[in-house]
Amino acid sequence: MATGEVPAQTSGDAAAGHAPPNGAVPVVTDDRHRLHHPSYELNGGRTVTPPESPERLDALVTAVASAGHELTTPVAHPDDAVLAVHDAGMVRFLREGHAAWVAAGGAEVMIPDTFPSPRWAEGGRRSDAPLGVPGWWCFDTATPIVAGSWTAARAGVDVALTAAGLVRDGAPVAYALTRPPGHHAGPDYLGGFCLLNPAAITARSLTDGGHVAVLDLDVHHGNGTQDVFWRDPAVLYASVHGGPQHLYPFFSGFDDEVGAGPGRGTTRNLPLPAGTGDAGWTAAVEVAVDAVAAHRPATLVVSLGFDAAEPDPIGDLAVSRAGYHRAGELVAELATPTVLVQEGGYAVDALGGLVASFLAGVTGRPLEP
Ligand code: SP5
Ligand code: ZN
Repeated sequence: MATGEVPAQTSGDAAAGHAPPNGAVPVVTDDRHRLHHPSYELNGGRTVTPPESPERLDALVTAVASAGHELTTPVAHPDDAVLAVHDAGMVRFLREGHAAWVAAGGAEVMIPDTFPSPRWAEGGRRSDAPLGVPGWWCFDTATPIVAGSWTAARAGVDVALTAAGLVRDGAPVAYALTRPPGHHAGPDYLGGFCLLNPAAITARSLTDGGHVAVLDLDVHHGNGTQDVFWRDPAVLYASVHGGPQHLYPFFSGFDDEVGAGPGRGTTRNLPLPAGTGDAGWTAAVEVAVDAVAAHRPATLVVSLGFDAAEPDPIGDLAVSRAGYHRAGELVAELATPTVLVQEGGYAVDALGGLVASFLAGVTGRPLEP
C-alpha cells in the first residue's frame, strides 16, 4: 500500500484491551542473547559490572511465562532488513571487528579508547587499524563487545522481525523479548548498550504496509531510532524520556528536535525533569500517543524500556507499576497492530512486575496489587 492510502483506524476501547480473547500475548525470544555477556564496561569513569545483563531477560521471560503469555522462538530472516537501516561497514565491524581487535592485542572485552571528534577536519579520517576502528563506529565506553555479541545482536533482529510477522499475520500485539537493546544504535553508529536497532529495523520493514509509528518509552532518548527516521515522513518517532540536560545520551532528545526535510514534524520529543513520577510521565505518554494517532499508522512499534521505573539504577524518573499499566492501556486505546520491542530496564528484581503490569494494561486486565 502506498503512503497516503492508509486505512483509517477506529478509535480504541481500553476496557476491551488489545489481545486475543484469552489475553495471551505471543512473546518471541531466543537464548542466543546470552552470548553477549561482557564482564565490565566504563561508566562515569569507573569500571563497572554491565547493568545490561542476561539476567534482565531471564527475569522478563520468567514473568511473561508465569503471566500466561505464549513464548515462541524466532525464524531466521535475511540481512536485507538490517541493511535497510544500518551501514554495511558497521555490520561488517560487528561481525568481524572483535576478532581483529583481539588479534591486534586488544582485550577480550572490546571498548574503544579513541574517538574522532566531529570537530576534527571533515569529522576525522577513517581508520583501518583494528585498535582504532571501534572508535569510528561506537560513540561511548559503556557498550562493550565480546566474541558472541554479534550472534546475540543478530538473533535479536530475528526475534523482532518474527514478532512483526505475527502482527502482519493478524495478531493484534506481539512482544519481541530481546537483548541487547537497540534504540541508541543509528544508521552508522552504535552505543548505549545497543549494537543493532531491532525496533528501527522492524519499523522500516513494516513501511510497505503504510505509515508506521515508533513510541519510545525507554527512559533514555532513542537517538539512534530518531536518526534513522529523521528525514522519513512515513515513520513517526515519538519519545518520552528523562531530559538530556541531565540524562544520557546528553547530546540528543531536546524538544526542539522535530525532524528535517520531508520528515520535519514526524519526530516528537517529550523530555521530562528528573524525578518525574506517574502523573507527569503518563501525561507525556498521552501526548505522545495523541501524536501517534494523528500520524494514522497502520502499525505501531513500541520501544519498551522499563528504566523509567523508580528503582532503576541508571534512570532518573520515578514511574511505578501503575504508571506502566496505564501506558499499556494508552497503547491499547490506539487499537493499532502493535509490535513491542524490548529496550532497557535494569532493576532486575522489579522487571517482572513491570512487564506483567504493562501487558495487563495492553490486554485490558486490571493492575494486580
Ligand atoms: C538502552 C539503554 O537503556 N541504554 C542506556 C545506556 C546508558 N549508558 C550510560 C550509563 C551511565 C550510568 N551512570 C550511572 C549513574 C548511577 N547513578
Ligand atoms: Zn534506557
